[in-house]
Amino acid sequence: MGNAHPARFMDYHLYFHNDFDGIASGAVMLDFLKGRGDKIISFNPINYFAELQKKWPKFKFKKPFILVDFRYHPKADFWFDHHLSTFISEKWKSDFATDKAHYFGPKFKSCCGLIIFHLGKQFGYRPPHCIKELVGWADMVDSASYKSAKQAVELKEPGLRLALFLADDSYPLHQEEIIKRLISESISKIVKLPFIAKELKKLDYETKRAKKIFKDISALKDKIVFVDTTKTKTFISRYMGYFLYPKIKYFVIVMRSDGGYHISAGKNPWKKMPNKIAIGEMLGKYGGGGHKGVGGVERRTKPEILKVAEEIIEYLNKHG
Ligand SMILES: [Mn+2]
Repeated sequence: MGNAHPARFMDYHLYFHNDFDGIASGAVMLDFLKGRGDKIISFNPINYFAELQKKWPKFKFKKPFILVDFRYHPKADFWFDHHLSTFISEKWKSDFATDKAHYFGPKFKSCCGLIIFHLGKQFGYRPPHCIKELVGWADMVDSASYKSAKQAVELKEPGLRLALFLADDSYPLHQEEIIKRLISESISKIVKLPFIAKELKKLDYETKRAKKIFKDISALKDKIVFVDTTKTKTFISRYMGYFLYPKIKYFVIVMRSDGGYHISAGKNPWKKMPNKIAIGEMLGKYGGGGHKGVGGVERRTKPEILKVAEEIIEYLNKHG
């Protein structure tokens, strides 16, 4: 267990999930720590990787450290997460105790929203207007509560533009700069930064292209739209299937990821249906995880990931 009452004027290393919510969570931590005279001296994005379960206990963190929007680690001085699959073992789960600097809140739509709630209660922390705006978008993106598949595919509003930029790590994301700006600048100003605007322009073109090629790389399998994005270099939104096939119940999408392959699976959020399957739990059987409505799993090789995809599709069609 980390230090329950961190000393004042500390220098921390920040570890955050390398996505929109992780970066927003980092910004909340930076703003909070700044207010008490503490510092973040390194910014370390972190992604899910193959064999995480095995390697996570011995993961080499610089210390003292903050870990947000990612799997629980007992050595973290601050840790906040909202993923159902956050505890890699029953022992870590039963040993975990909430305190001022450690909190698990699976009901929160975003981790950054959870952090504001907890720090507000424990330390009286109040976020500035720009962070409140950020959390609104993170709630929407991380819980996939877009108003429509069209909004989720076209991503026109500033918060969604930033999320689009951060969803693709084939170019430098400048996470540290973005986190530092998010504590004092509006998102509409940040998305106009040249290094972001340049990529967004390309991504808008990709979206147009993705609409055109989607049918060639996808297959409808009963209740599911299955997409194999390894067949194209074009970025494919996980919502494209719902946009083009509004009646579909689930999506299963295969993509390349750091040193391997990743499956993202989810329920159609715009379709009313009984809540029979928790996707994150279902993927737990494969070493993956996530939320009730959406989750992911990793494998090293393409045959392995396609085999998992096939099993998931069969399960969802049978029980979903
Ligand atoms: Mn999150």
